[in-house]
Amino acid sequence: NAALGRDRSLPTREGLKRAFLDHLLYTQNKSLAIASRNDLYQALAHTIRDCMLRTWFDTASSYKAKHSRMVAYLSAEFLMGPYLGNNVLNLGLMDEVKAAIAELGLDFDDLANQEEEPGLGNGGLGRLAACFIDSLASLEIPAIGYGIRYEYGIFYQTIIDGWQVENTDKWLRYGNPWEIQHAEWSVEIKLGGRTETYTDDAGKFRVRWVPEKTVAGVPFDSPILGYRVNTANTLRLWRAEATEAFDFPTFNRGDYLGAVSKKVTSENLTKVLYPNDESDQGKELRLEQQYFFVSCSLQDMLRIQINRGQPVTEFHLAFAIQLNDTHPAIGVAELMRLLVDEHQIVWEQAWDVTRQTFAYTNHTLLPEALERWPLKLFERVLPRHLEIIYEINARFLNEVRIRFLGDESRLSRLSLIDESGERYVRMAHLACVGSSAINGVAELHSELLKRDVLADFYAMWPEKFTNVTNGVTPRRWIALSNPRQTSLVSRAIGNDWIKDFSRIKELEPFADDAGFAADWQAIKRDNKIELAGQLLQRTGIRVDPDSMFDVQVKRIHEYKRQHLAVLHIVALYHRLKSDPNLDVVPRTFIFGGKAAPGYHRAKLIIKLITSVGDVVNNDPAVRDRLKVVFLPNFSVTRGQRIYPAADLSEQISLAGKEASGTGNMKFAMNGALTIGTMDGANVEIREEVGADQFFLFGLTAEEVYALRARGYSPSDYYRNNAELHAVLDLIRSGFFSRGDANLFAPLIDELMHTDPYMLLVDYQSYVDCQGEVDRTYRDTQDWTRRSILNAARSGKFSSDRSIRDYAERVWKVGPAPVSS
Ligand code: 26Y
Repeated sequence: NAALGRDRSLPTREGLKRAFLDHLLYTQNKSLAIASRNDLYQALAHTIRDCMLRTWFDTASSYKAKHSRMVAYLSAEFLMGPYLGNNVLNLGLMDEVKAAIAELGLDFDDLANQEEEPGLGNGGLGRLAACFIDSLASLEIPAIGYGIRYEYGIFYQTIIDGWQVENTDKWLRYGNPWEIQHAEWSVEIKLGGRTETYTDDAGKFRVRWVPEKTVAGVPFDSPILGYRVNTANTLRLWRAEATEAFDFPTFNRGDYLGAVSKKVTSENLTKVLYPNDESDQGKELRLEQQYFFVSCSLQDMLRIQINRGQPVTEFHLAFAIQLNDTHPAIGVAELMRLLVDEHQIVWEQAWDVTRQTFAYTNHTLLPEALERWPLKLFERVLPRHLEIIYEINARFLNEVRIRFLGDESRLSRLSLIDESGERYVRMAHLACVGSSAINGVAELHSELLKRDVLADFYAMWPEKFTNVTNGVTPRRWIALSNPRQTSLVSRAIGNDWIKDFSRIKELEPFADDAGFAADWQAIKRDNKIELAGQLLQRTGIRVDPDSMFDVQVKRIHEYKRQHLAVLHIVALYHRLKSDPNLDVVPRTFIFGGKAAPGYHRAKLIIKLITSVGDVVNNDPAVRDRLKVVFLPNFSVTRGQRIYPAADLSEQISLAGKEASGTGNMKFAMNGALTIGTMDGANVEIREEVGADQFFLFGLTAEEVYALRARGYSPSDYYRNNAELHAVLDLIRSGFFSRGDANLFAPLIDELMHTDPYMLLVDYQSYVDCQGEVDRTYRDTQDWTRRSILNAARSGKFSSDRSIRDYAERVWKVGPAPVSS
């Protein structure tokens, strides 16, 4: 009944209240009088979900009818953040929903805060996938996101005695109203075992994979609604379950319980997200996870293709598959297996289809993050794929041999198999060979890829290489997180900027409008007061909203140099101790981020931050002019409160290490000024906002290489810089660790002896630059002007722009609007 459907999709205020109370009774079986806050959240979530289902259904029908070419974004991580607020925003119902909930005597934000965010990612790469999936829908591009429905997402971080403690993230505890399970589209996945050859009916020589075990992949779909459009794409996440015939031999022996216990093992596959980023541990279960979701997704796409009555040899015309790093790169071998072994396509044709289907995004230059699988392990899990990779490699190396006659070392550098010691499969090489496009995530990163990590592939196929600078969605990261700034901006320039973010530049003239600037400043202050409340509640530390909020939130990693910020804090503290009447700009240093559980050095950096905080925050000599806060469990939810309240954004990685960064963009859009190095997207942010609006320090990537080549001796810097000397000595002495001179010794010793991330080189430049920050901050009007300019000139950093770049240059797809 169409009339009814419209009614649920576009309810009036009365309709919303009615639907909410209905769901409270019929979904949660509660009344307002006895409902828990979770009941109320669930009822509201279901009410909003109902508003999206017709659009979702219409979108799928439209794509099917039009045979639209679809983008399939394959990612082991999707760090979506809470859905409720974003869906209400994209529906255009924010005011109505808030009013309806208020009329029931409830508070929308209070209910929205009940949502457990799906933390199905580690950091930048997972959040990028989420921003991209939002932009794809908002630009009405047919797309599907494929990933893993981890039962436990990224661990929940608490801080005990200054140390990180990990707790499991039971995000599904109260159910997930945003997903629909589709058992009817389950697929079967093989693992382990061996291969055998046979001759088919036509007398052809073929290979068959005889697996050791099979698991079922069950899809769970969530609607991804675009902003104010009639398009809702799908995020399809796979859960592993035991197959029907989960262990037939055991079962037949009459060992029913033994067979059921094996069921548990299958379901371990999608149990937990690996919490390491940028450091590959080579765990067998992780390879199984990767293969599992990639095979599920490819089988799903082939089902859709066949369903549409199209030949599998035209697969590349129906799908453009983007590999989010190498985590899904096994897809290249898997598509070959499906086409050659299961659909009997000849190798050459299958290879053409495969190469035209895939494109690969690289997200890192760190050698320890490049995925390689020990050959033995790989063969144990994926025996057929190893054979296929050997075949791909043989044909590829033959091509290289002809192009670069006699160049043996090039062959071993390019090979898909690393044979320099223990043998490995190189996943980045598989991705490069199997893709028609290869990109980095910021200009500098893409240049360094061509020069360094992927130089040999660039020499082979320069035409495959391109850059697509990252972006973030202005819907979640401004309109939803910073409603005050949003309404001020919309009053000034209208609200088209939310859809077409290049129009944010129309804000530029307002930088010199005194009235606007005063409002802008007042909003920043309100946002800081709100964050201060959160900080007090979560850490017990009271901070002054009139102090400068200096923020560094991101994964804790040595290359990101959180400890460089600590050296600066200790230097300021040291100055204040020597001269208690020193005129300093009051600052609140806010840190947040998770350390990989096995990364001891990163955990020690957290302990250093909290230890310095304990001393500085409680020393009467400081007179509250410096505060150091570590906000536990940084997440999308926490980020939404933090970016809008920041004055200063710390982007201080060693040049050449951070592929792009995306937090840097969220800060700039929300009017923070950046202190940063010439690394990743910082370079482009500075170019856009103007050098005057950006506090630059440190070596360039070129200078880093040159210095490393010359030979770098950190102890020279220690000896020649009195303040740095004093700072390092103070930390090493045990001053911040109750006299324990051992605690931070490993950290300080490393800085003094090897300092792989060159903190001591950049130290003085950083501290001087922070002095410049202080001087600028003292002139409130000038700071505010620069803050407005940062936001006004951040138009490039919308993920809509990134997605348009991919659509034009990589996927060759356009919008396919769904009529309403
Ligand atoms: C191999 C496995 C251990 C692994 C797992 C997760 C390796 C890497 C990762 C995650 C990497 C990541 O988040 N990279 C970040 O991607 C962002 C989006 O492109 C970049 O902005 C950021 O610079 C980069 O560090």
